[in-house]
Amino acid sequence: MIWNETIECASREEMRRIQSERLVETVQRIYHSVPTYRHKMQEAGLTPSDIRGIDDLSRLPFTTKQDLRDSYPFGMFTVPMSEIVRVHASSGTTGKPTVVGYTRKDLNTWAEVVTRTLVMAGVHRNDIVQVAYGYGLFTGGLGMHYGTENLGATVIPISGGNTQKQIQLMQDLGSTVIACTPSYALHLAEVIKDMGLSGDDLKLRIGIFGAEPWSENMRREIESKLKLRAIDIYGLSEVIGPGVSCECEFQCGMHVNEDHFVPEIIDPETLLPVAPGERGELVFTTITKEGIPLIRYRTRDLTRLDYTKCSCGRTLVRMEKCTGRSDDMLIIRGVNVFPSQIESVLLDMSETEPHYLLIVEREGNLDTLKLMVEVQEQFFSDEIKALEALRRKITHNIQSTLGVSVEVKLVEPRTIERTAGKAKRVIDNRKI
Ligand code: DLL
Repeated sequence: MIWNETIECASREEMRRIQSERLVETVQRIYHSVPTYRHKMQEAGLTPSDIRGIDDLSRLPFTTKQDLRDSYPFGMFTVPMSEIVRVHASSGTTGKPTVVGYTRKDLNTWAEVVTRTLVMAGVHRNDIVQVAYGYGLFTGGLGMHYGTENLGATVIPISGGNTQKQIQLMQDLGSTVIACTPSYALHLAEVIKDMGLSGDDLKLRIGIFGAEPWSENMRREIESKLKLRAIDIYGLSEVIGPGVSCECEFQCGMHVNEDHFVPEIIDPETLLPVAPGERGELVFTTITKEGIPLIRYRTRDLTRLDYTKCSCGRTLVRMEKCTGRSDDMLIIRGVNVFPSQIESVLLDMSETEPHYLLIVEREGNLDTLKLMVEVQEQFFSDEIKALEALRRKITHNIQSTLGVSVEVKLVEPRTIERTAGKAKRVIDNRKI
């Protein structure tokens, strides 16, 4: 089933026509109501009438998280506060949160795009959807919640945490869909096992996992432990929240709801668009939002776009699984390292758990990379020789994949902190 077939299966010409019309209207609106945008466009020598369609998108200046911080809390809102019916905020690692506002129409748009993504994932009205993303300022919980209600499925608004209770309700109420971060899904699998249960004791058939990067290996792990189809969903608060894009049942890239959010890929160094199909930084322009429209917002997420038609029949462009963020990338002695690469190596080995922590320090002028990783119960022996051999094997596998030396420390199962939301994988103690 396709929720909005006219849009989701539109021809490229039709989609570009819709995007052109909406972009022109958005640019007019933001130029006259948001000083930040007006100044940026003036600096670039542009007036709204220069933007005549989607082909002119790349002439517009970029927007960054810094722009939102500088105008904290409401400086980039396009409408008066009387029109704003909800705010959300993303915490980020440093400084003030980023605040986003939604008008009534924005909330309707959000519910519509989340419903589309649920249907892409294979969810239908008979499903019972356990929403274990956090409810609150984070967009995950409420975003998935209203999309599920809009579809007409049953929502269990349990929010994150309280893992044993989650599992009990899953059993008692017969949840068929679970929505949470992929790291929390793995934690659920652990606790399910502790409780003497397995995926077979539950009715879960679909998992809708996002809000943090995860690898194909992690997908396989979750699918086999929880006995469900693990679907990747992407979004960010600044753009709307979850529902910007999502995989369909074919799990071959996430369809972008591009009649609302227009994606581009740029080279993060030169800021120029990359050649079609090349990987780079994802940039979004929102073309229907009222509360806080964004023009060419730099997400820092790295991916690429695929415009070929999908087997599901949708023509919405697909973005590849995000491999990491340009600002997540660690540069260790000149070598670029993404935490996701380490996760993949660990998941390829049967002796380790995908729970790990990377610690970066600077000793003298030299960066050092330490990796704490959990060993599976059955491999955690008292025999020092066996553990040492395992430690050397992991060190070797990581070094040969990443090209950078790493000091591996094996830790007992369950020693690395579990979170109900986004997992924290990196501690960077360098003072640069
Ligand atoms: O994480 C919204 C969301 C909630 C998405 C629930 C999916 C499910 P923020 O807290 O603003 O919003 O964080 C946005 O999280 O720029 C990416 O770096 C990362 N991210 C989100 N989804 C994915 C994903 C929500 N599927 C930031 N894969 C984004 C990789 C993701 N990274």
